[in-house]
Amino acid sequence: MSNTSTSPFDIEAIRSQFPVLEREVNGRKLVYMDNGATTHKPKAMTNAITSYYETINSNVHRGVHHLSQRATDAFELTREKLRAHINAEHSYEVIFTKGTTDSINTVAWSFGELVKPGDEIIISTLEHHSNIVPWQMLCERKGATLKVIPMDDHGVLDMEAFKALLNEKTVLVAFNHISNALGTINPVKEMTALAHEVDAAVVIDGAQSMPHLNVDVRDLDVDFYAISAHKMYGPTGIGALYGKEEWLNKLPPYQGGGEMIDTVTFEKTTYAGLPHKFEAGTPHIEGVIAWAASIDWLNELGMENISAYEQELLEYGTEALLSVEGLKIHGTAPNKSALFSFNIDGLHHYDIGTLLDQLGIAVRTGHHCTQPLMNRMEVPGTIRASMGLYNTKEEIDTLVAGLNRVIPMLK
Ligand code: 7TS
Repeated sequence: MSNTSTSPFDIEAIRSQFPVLEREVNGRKLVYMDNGATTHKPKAMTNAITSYYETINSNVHRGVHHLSQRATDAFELTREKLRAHINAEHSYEVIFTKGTTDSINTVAWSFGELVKPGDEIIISTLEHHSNIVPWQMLCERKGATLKVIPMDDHGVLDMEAFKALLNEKTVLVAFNHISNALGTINPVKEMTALAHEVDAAVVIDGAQSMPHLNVDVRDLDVDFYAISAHKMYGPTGIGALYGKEEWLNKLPPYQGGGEMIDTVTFEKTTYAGLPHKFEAGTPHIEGVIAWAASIDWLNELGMENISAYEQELLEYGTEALLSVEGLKIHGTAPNKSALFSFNIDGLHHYDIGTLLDQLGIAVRTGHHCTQPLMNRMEVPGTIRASMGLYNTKEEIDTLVAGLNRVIPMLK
């Protein structure tokens, strides 16, 4: 197979910005293929964290003093950069949260206040637990019903079944943009249009799409979009919830506390406007500020270039992995991200993962927080190699060589 790339960016220059990629694990150069769990961080981002603490550390939105104003400006600049990155109309439609899980729970609790007994919520077979459990909890609280869009054996959602599930009782539809376990890219725009025909709100779990795709929330016309910074080369503990202004204004706040109020008396509290209504308490200030460096860095590379390069990795990797005897790839949707979920005939995923680690190759094994999906595929778990933009075809060769080395050890 060819090792040449038609990528417009210089992969060695990119890798040099990630010191961790130079380290050894178990005496071998690290091959990091667990980007679906979290990505590594470019120096631009980690430098931004240090710079924040060394120059402007302060609480935001409250001080009259210079440092607080500088910190507030930097904090709000990230909101604007994220707005532009996802093409939201207003920066106040971007709410900072702890991450995707927190964003989905925010909607489930706030929107949940409007849900009545008998209402229906639709999710899909492909969901991560964080896009299942909050809706189950809501249905239990409110006497609503949860419905699930089925999928075919390739990991493609069944659109006819989805249409049949939609009706006047459907109040909300939630599904991911990209599946973390199979890599399926879902047709968000088409599904959103169908949901809107019955006036259901649409919540997209964007945890896995933000590092790989150019996301345009206005073109997709989604009502909510949940994001984790740590999966898009940003810091952990910070993320965002995009919400359409009309929805965010309609929903009650999720948490009460400082910063989210307008006036407080012991008798009554009035809430602040957007986005502060949904941001109670001191936020993850350095996380927000440093996230801007990751967003800038991604935009310098260009999301379209990143997608194109990763599609090359997908094509190369699929062919290379299928050369391994007894290997079955789970997730063969025609529209897919660079993620390989697989099993080896007769062997346990965990044993393979453990032996690959001995060779310095980092993959994830198990159910990937998608137990219902694993049940649907009738496997206890998979081995998952999820690519980031710094991965190379040579590393895929190393993975394949690693598999060919460890498989005979287990037979
Ligand atoms: N949704 C999807 C599709 C995900 O992949 C994940 C994390 C989440 C939600 C939760 O994101 P968090 O940042 O709030 O934790 N997925 C994974 C994974 O695939 N391996 O480790 C975490």
